[in-house]
Parts: sequence; structure tokens; C-alpha cells
Amino acid sequence: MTEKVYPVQKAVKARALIDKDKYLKWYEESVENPDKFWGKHGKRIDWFKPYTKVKNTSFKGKVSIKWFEDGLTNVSYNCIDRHLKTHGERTAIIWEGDNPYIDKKITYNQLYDQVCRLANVMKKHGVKKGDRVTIYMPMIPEAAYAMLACARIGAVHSVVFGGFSPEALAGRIVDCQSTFVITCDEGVRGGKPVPLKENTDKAIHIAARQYVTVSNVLVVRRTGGKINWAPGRDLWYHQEIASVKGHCEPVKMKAEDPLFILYTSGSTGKPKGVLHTTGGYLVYAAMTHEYVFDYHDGDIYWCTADVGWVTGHSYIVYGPLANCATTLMFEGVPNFPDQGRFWEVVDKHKVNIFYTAPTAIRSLMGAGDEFVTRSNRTSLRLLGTVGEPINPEAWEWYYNVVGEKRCAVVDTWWQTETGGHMITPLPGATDLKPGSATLPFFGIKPQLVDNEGNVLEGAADGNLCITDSWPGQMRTVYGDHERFIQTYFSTYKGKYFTGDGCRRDADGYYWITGRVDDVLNVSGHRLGTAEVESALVSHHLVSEAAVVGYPHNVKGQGIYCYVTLMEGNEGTDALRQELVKHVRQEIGPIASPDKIQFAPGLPKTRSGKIMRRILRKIAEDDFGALGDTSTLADPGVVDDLIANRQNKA
Ligand code: 6R9
Repeated sequence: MTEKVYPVQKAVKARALIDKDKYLKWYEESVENPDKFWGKHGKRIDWFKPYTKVKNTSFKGKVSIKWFEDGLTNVSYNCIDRHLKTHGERTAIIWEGDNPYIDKKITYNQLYDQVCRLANVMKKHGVKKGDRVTIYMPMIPEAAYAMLACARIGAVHSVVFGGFSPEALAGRIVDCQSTFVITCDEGVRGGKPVPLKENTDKAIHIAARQYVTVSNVLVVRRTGGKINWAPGRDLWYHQEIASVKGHCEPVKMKAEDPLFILYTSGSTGKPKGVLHTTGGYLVYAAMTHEYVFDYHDGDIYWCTADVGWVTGHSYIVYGPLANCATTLMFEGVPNFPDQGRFWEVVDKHKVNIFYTAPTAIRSLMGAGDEFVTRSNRTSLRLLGTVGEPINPEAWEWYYNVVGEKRCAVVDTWWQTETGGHMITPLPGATDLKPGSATLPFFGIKPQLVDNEGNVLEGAADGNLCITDSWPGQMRTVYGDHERFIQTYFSTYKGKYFTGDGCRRDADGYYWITGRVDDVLNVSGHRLGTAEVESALVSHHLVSEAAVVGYPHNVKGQGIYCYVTLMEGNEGTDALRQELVKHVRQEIGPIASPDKIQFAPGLPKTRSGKIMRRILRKIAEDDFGALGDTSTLADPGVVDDLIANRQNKA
């Protein structure tokens, strides 16, 4: 296989913070002497009390991860206060509304005022250090204020993506026993309202049945749409912040005090509450933001993710603000009013660094080059991708058409669990290969192992593990440390297992091949097959369901569901539609099944385990090589599944 190599462009190299030599030198130090390396780089944030210990981590036994443990700091202070003396009037957030005629700019001074007020409102209503606050918001500046206000007073935020259903929101409220919720009357996306307050009301109702009582809902008025109001419980944001002071002391937090919980899907059971802590997380988010995006003082930076995902946490809010960057927050969608929106916004705000998902690139590529070329994009210097593997065609289009061969493309591989970039090019240091996330960031030690756990050297294809800790790593699953150990450190003892498959080529470049567990990646969103299955079987006509992914041109993966109905029911198109609606209600629109196949039986082993390998093959319309089916309890079901497959070429 010949791979095209794109050497670092001259102009990119000329201004880059890190060149090849520096990368190699720093990388070597970072893995050979992590205490020294991180001891130095931990100082990039301000500490109320400096740390004397740097790394204290173990992937064995009970698994314990501590960084900078005796230091005291505050994330909100680092993202705001420390910039005010020199850059108080710099724009911290550029907000671009869903409506292309609406935008606004928030300076660091204004950010300070807003965050302090909100922190005081929460304090007034009894929110204390360590309490969990759920944030269920659209992409408006108040979402960032809410995160930073929690950080300021030591409350632990749990941001729930605005596209999740009331059921999903309730599950997350209950899991972390959150009694304070911040939301908005309605969100707006692509010109359409999203009923966030209504969903919150429903979720609170569901949570109450599980004995979790939400005492306050703070509501931002975004659209003025009609909503129900629970007096005593519900509070208007604009009224509350008007009656408190614009100053609030940041709480001195231990480096290992929790900063946030973010729920993410795994291969089994309910989504897990990934817990990140204060010091190490911020150091890592800020440092990766600076070096991976080659961020220079004064750059305008835009990450198109939603704050409901980890990318929004690390690379819209915490990383950029810790670096005193100007971060653009976009309320809308890539195709409204049309597919040229991204590039119009780039021109309008003179964006220098642009970070998005491969699924968006693929869908815009499909719309034709004119939507891109009608803009001039001369401000753009760097392009990034995240969330899923990028196919070389989409990469080339991004590089050639969007970036006009002038911009480096950084394909950043990382996870909710890792807090920040793990395998990624550095623009001035790394020659690029389309489709490869390239090389490890400082301090990251990747390792490939086979299914038996044997370490693979050199060019190889295997399961991706990381053998030692880095500051941005998650510390535990909220409320379930045993699950943390089980999920990440038990498959290959003493190593962090990522769940991803990966190939390393002869140059040592890493190529992520996708999940090797039962996690789907649909348009860059992580979903557990188990979650979709449990949503399906919660429908009264469904007796059993098995869900697998299949290759999808735009989404990366589509959701393919095999559904067995209760005796005596017939699988009709109307029922298909009803099931799609049902899953959307249970989880949210991102989990909408693409294909539903009614199956009288599923292929199971004699011990009753569903053979997903077979189901995947049939969903891919590639059943020539089904492998060994002799262990099936009833090999006959396979013929029926093939005959009725929904992805017939
Ligand atoms: C940041 C984020 C994590 C999973 C991860 C992998 C996939 C992310 C990728 C990528 C190939 C990349 N993934 N970035 N695969 N190339 N550049 O997306 O976090 O939502 O937790 O998803 O996404 O499969 O394991 P998260």
C-alpha cells in the first residue's frame, strides 16, 4: 500500500511552537522522566499553593491516579482572573447564533462578572463544594458560564448534551444525585426550537420516582417560548444574576478535587460517569490546546463541537480559556441556512484555527465545492478533526479545498476518558499521512497488543493500550471505582485499554481502525449497542433485540437493529417507524436506528450468547465469510437473516 505523505509546509514550520527536533527531545524526556517533564509543564497554570509531588499513579491493583496532589488551584481562576490584568478587554467568547444575523462578543472582564454572579446565585441557593450540578443547555455563552461558575465554587458539573431525551437526562441526574439543574427555555438549531425546559420538567418527574429530588432549576431565557413553571423550584436566570454581587472568591481546590462528570457510553450497561479532576486535567487540556493547534496569542479559535461532549469541555471551554484564547461558540448547525455556513462564519470572524468532525466534512464535501469556494478563508491557518477515523478522501478534500494546501490538518485521536489529545500531529513537527492520527503527544505511551495480551512490536495491527498515566486521564467512574478497574484495566492487566483497534506502520505512525468493543460511533457520537438494545426491548411489542454498526457514507457508522417481536405480532413498516420514534424518545435523536430488520430468531451459541460477528457481517451485506457457524444453537436462523437483510446491495 502506498501512502501519500504531506511534509510540514514551510510557512507552518516557520511559526510553529514545536518543530521535529523539539518534539523528539520533549517526547523522550516526557516518557523517560515524567516527574521532571510534568513538574515543569504543570507550572503553565497558576497555583495558590505549588505542588511538590508530581506523579503518583498506578495501573495495578486498585488503580490510583494522582497528579500534582499537594497543590492548590482553581480552574475558573485560571480561565479568567489571571488574564484580567493584561487582557481584560480581549474577547473571550465570540458567540455566533443559529440565526446568521445574530452574534455577540464577551470580553474576559464580562466573563468574570457573569461567572461570579452565577457562582453567587448557586451559593445563595445552597450549592456547596462537592455538590453535583447538571447543565442541560444549548450552545449559548451561559453554558460556559455555568461550567466555570461550578468550577469557581468547587461544585462538580455534569453537562448533558441538549439532544438527549428526558429519560436519558433523568438517568444522569439520578446517577450523580444532582439537585440543581441549569437549563434554558428552548434551544434553537437550524431554525427549529428544542424544548429543553419541557424535557427538564419530564426528567425531574422521572428522577423523583427514583427518589432524587431536584430542588432548583435555573432557567435561561433564550427564545421566550411558552414553558411551564414550578414556583419555588424554578428560577429565572436573568432575575437571579441581577440581584447578586459581581465578585466571588474562587475556592482553593486540591489538584485531585473533582471538576466534572461526563457520561459516556461503554460496551455494557448504562453510560458511565467519567470523572475528571482539577489540576492535571487543566494542565493537559491547556497544553494540548496550545501545541496541537499551534495556538499563538491573539488567534481566533473555533471548535464546532457541542459543550455536551468532552471536545466541548476541553477545547471550547477549558483549554482555550486557560490559554487566554478567543474561543468561538456556535449555536447552529453546518447546513443552515445552507452548507456554506461554516466558511461564512470563518470569514465573518476571521477564524485562524478550525476544529470539526469527519462526519461534518463528509457531508459538506457531498454538497459540492461551491459552498466552500464562495468564501475566501484566508484567515485559516490550521484545520483539525476529532471523533472518528477520517477517510483519506475526506482528509484530502479538507486539506486541498478548505485549507487550499496552506493549512496543516491535525487528526486528533482521544476519548472522553483521556481528557485531551493523545495521538495527534503537531503542526510544525509531524509530516502528515491522510487517515493517520500519526504520533503520540508528550507523555503518552501507546502499545499494541493482540487478543491474548501479547505485546506487538514494530509494524502491527492490534488493540490499543496506553501503558502509563498522563495528567488528563480520568480518575474513576463516578460512584463505581470497581467498574473503572473492570472496564479499563482488566482486559490487559496493568494497562489502560482504550477499546480501539489500531495499526502501527513501519514509520511508527498510528492508524485508528475503530472500536473493537460494542461501542458505536455514529457521526462522531459514542453509543453503546447495549443502550439501543435496552431502549428497543422497553417497547411492549419487542421481545429481543441485537444492535450492530455498519459502514455509512456520511455518519461513519449507521445503526442496524435486529428485532424479535412478541409472539403473534407482525413486523410492518408502521411498526418500524414506531420503534425509531421509541428509541428517539428513550435516548435521543442521535440514537435513531437506520435499519430495522425483524428477525424471528437471533444467532446464539448454545450458552445463549448472541453472535454479533455474524450479525455485523449480515448488516454489512458481506455474508460470504460468516466464519464458523457450527457452534450455533440453531444454524437455520442465519438463512432467514440473510434472506431478509436490509442492506442488500
Ligand atoms: C474525543 C472523542 C472516543 C472514541 C475513540 C475512537 C473515536 C475519536 C478519533 C477517533 C479515529 C480519531 N475517535 N477521535 N477515531 N480517529 N481522530 O471523540 O471522545 O466521544 O469519548 O469518543 O471516538 O473510537 O475511542 P469520545
